[in-house]
Amino acid sequence: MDRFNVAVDVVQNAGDLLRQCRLEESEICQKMGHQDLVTHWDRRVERMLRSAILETFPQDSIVGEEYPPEECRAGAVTWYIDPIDGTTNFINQHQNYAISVGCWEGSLPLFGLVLDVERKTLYWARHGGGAWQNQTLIHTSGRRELSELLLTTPGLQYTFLEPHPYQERMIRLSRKVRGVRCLGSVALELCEVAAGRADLFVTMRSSPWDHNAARIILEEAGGATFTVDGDELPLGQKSTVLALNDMELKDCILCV
Ligand code: 2AM
Ligand code: CA
Repeated sequence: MDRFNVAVDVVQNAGDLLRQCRLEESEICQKMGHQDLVTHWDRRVERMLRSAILETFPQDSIVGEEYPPEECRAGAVTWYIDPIDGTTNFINQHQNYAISVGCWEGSLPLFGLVLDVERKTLYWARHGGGAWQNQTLIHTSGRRELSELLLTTPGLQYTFLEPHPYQERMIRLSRKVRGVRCLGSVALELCEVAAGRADLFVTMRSSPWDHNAARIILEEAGGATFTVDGDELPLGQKSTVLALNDMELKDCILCV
């Protein structure tokens, strides 16, 4: 089996597990505070993904949210995995959360998978093969007028309410677009842009496991990703993220 097929299999199996699970209060823990949570299921699914990957590809590196990176491996391939993207949604809604798996060879994207677990919707892309929502080819929207754009962002407080160097710019942007939506999952929101249901995405805080799968899908769908400064999005570090339905929008958004 190639890496893509191994990934699809384990992601679908993990999705089956999460759809059936019943989350107990005692399985929820705080990481940095009451707005940064992890559950027994995040850890269990990450272990499941790691062991399926390493069983077939023991040389590959894995960067995941819940466990430290393993010692440096010989292979050039790195997997960025988030067992549950949108843990707060998983806990409170039992929907709007995703399993995210992105596979890169050095700086070359190989494929990205984002499973919207409760909707049983798999967003996927292989480098050069277009972007897909289950069996349907997807593309970003053709909207280019600022006043017609829908902006999505995972956390209203971090984007608009708390002080940060981009706060004024973000507030100006929110007034110029058609509307702002907040789903609570970086990976699913990037897929919303990929599928043309949103046009723009911003977050002030994202980690490699949050965005490195969905950015492949978005780029294959015609979109583009940057930091909020318009620089190249790093692969291996935490970063702000600005995602667009088309590269053409970049100057207009950076000048707001
Ligand atoms: P997570 O669910 O994997 O933690 C909404 O909070 C979105 O921002 C989610 O995709 C969440 O990922 C991500 N996020 C990134 N950094 C976060 C943090 N420090 N605390 C909470 N969510 C974070
Ligand atoms: Ca997570």
